[in-house]
Amino acid sequence: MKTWFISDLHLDDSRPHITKEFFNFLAHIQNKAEALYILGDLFEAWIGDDILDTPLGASALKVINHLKQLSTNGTKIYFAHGNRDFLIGEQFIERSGAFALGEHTVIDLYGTPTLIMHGDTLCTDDIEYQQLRSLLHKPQWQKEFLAKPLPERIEEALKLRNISQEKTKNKQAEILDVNQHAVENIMREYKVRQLIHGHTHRPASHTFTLDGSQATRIVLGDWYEQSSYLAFSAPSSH
Ligand code: LP5
Repeated sequence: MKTWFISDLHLDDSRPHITKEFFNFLAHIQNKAEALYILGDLFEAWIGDDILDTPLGASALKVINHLKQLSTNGTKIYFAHGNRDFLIGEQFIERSGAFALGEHTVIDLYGTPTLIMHGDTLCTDDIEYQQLRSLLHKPQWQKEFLAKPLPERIEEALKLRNISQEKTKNKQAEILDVNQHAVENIMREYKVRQLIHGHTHRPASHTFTLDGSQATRIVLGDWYEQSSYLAFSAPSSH
């Protein structure tokens, strides 16, 4: 039995083969997974759980059904929000049989305290994004946005996507990556030497020295072109 981590699937009707890969992945880990951690951006964009009761939610319902099957079969599914699906709400979580995680969570990964998160909060040099993020995470803003009719929400989401695409084109690569001080500060704050996150789409394992001991930051890959996951199993006892 293993513990699996994925993030940044960006599921979208325009990439049906990736949704299929995801369902194959879920079938593959069935009976082999004690836990599945989805660390944000499961969907390309999420504009409210109420789409689930409309034709627009058809693909998301299939995702829910596949997750539900895995959770019913005994795998604990944990979900952290990403910058694309920060509006996923209780309905999605409950219907999937998942558990919602907070922004930053420390888990015991087979004896190693490990901090897990989406990772966007580590990109502290991207000031414009952090300002946008703090607006989008305000409960009042979310309440007002979710009260708008669906076509209006779709239009605003598309507008924001376009602005974001234009802006990111002109940002330097270092600005789009995590800030090492932010990484070290949060690892110190949570007293961990292992961190797993997504968001940057730069899969890697970085080791560095933090206050005299070795620290590791593992970055999950995105699923734009192919599947990407990380699995841990209990160290063998002999
Ligand atoms: O997503 P990615 O990786 O391409 O880029 C992110 C940051 N961008 C975002 C925005 C999302 O891509 C759009 C999410 C749509 C989901 C729908 C949710 C609900 C709709 C809300 C509608 C208002 O997260 C990008 C980072 C990058 O990661 C790397 O970290 O750089 O950030 C930006 O590009 C932000 C810009 O720098 C600043 C944009 C300011 C926009 C202000 C006007 C907003 C009003 C528009 C609404 C009509």
